[in-house]
This record gives sequence, C-alpha cells and structure tokens, in this order.
Amino acid sequence: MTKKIILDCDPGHDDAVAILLALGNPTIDLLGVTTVGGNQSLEKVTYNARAVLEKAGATDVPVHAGCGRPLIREPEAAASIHGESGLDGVELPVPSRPLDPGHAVNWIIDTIMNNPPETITLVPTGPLTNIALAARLEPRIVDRVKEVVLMGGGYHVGNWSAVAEFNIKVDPEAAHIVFNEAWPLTMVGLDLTHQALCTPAVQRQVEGVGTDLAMFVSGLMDFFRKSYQENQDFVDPPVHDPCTVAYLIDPTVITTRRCPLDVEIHGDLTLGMTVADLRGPEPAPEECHTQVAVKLDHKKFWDLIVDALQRLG
Ligand SMILES: [Ca+2]
Repeated sequence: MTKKIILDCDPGHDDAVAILLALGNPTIDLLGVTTVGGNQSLEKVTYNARAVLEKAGATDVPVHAGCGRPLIREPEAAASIHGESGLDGVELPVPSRPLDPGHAVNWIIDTIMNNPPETITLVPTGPLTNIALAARLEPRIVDRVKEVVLMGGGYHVGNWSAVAEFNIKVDPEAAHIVFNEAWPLTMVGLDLTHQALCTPAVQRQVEGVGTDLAMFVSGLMDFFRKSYQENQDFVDPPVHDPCTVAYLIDPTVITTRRCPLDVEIHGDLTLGMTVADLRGPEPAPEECHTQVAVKLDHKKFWDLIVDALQRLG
C-alpha cells in the first residue's frame, strides 16, 4: 500500500530533501508538488521545486504554484538561511517540464475531491497559506483528507522569534485556520526537527552514495550548515522538512504525543506561537485530533534518506 501525498512547500534546502525522500521511497506516491511563498518569493521557490524534480529525473510530477504572500501580513523571506535564490550553494538544472497550469489551491481541492475519501495526505512544509485557503474554499476536503502532517511550530522552541517558528510566524492566521480544522493533524515542530541534524558523519554517508544527486544534497547541506552556524548558533544544520515524509514512511521514526494545539494570533511577543496543552491526561482524549512529534530516531531517519538517494540513482 503506497501513501498518496501532496507536498506543499517553499524550497528551501530542507524542502528539497523532503522532495527527494518522497520521490525515492517506494511507499510514497508523490501526486504533486505545490508551492507557497515563504523561504523566498513564490517565483523563486516554484522554480526551485521544478529544478529539484528535474535533478531527480522526476519530470512526471506536476508542480502548481500557489499563494505568493500570507493571508494578511506582508511577506517575509528567510534569505539569512536559504540565500537569495532560496536554494543557494548548488547549481540547479533548468526544468524541462513547464509549470503546470492552475492555481495550487484549486489543484489541491480537485485532487482531494477526485480521489476516494481518506486516501490523500497533505504534507505542508512551508507557510500554511495554500492549505488554509483550500479548507475555506472547499470545506469538504477537511473530512476527505487522510491526515495533515506538517513541518512548523514547536511546543518549547522558536526560531523566528523567541517562541515562534518561521512557517507559522510568517502566516499565523493561515496556521490558525489549519490547526483548528477537524482533520487529524501532526505537528512536526522544532522540538523534533532540531534532532534531525546533518552531522559530518551523516553527510559522509550521503556522499557515500556516490551519485551526482547525492553530491547535490551534500552541497545543499554545506550551505545549510554555514547558514545555521552563522545565524542560529548551530554546529550542524537541522534538516526539518523531510521529518514529515519520514514519519509517513515509517511511523516508528518519530514518537508522537496527542495533545490540544492552537496558534497565537493576537499576541505581541508571542505572535505565531504554537501552544500545546501538555497538562494531560495522557493519553489525551480520543476526540483530540492533534498531536506533536516528540522524539526522532536519528539513524532510521538518515538511513531512509540515504536509501532514497540510492534508489533515485
Ligand atoms: Ca520549508
């Protein structure tokens, strides 16, 4: 049984690795990639998504561009982490497949509505603008998707403010919509993804695959390491986004905890904070539809990425 996913992303070094993991793992059926303005402008991240697919030889995967800015707020890019292109540090191939027509939000809705119920998983790894609009434009998708597994937020950590993570902080209203819909939602936040460090040993393992694509990933990691050393006080870079895909491939890669979650949209100091109610009882009542990712099996995670790169050749 393969899992059908839609990856809604803003590549982004770690988004690129998420795309490659989804492509290279046989249990994942990547129906399409949708893009959202986030790490860089919509135009740049859309080009990057197409270029990464080209690099992997996946010209059969459609890419649909979505929203270029948050619902309410001014756009805010993460050039300090991902560079001016959004994917600095590597040479990108020119995409041979034209950008697919149709707005990402419409394509997400049509894809969910045209597939059997509870067969499609949404995997957002950028700001939640597209997903929020899709839920408002066609509310029936909320019951129809299998689940939402997103990278964003954190229950004890922030990176774009003291308490807020980038994807949530740049479009908190969209995140508020997505977290408050009734679909099963897994928040793979910074508490988890800061465990997904690309150590030098891991990077040698990636390079050991020996392909042009593996060296491309290593080049991404070199730039990412430098960004995180210079801007976020990390030694090794945390590779956030592919944690979502890894969880879908093998749920034992990530330990989760069910708890109520919400997003702060009125706070001054706390805007975009993901608030997890961890007061218990544990386990949380069945009706609680949200959970947070707690613990990563670092070895299993990187083995999946290396395996995907080997399969992609
Ligand atoms: Ca991302």
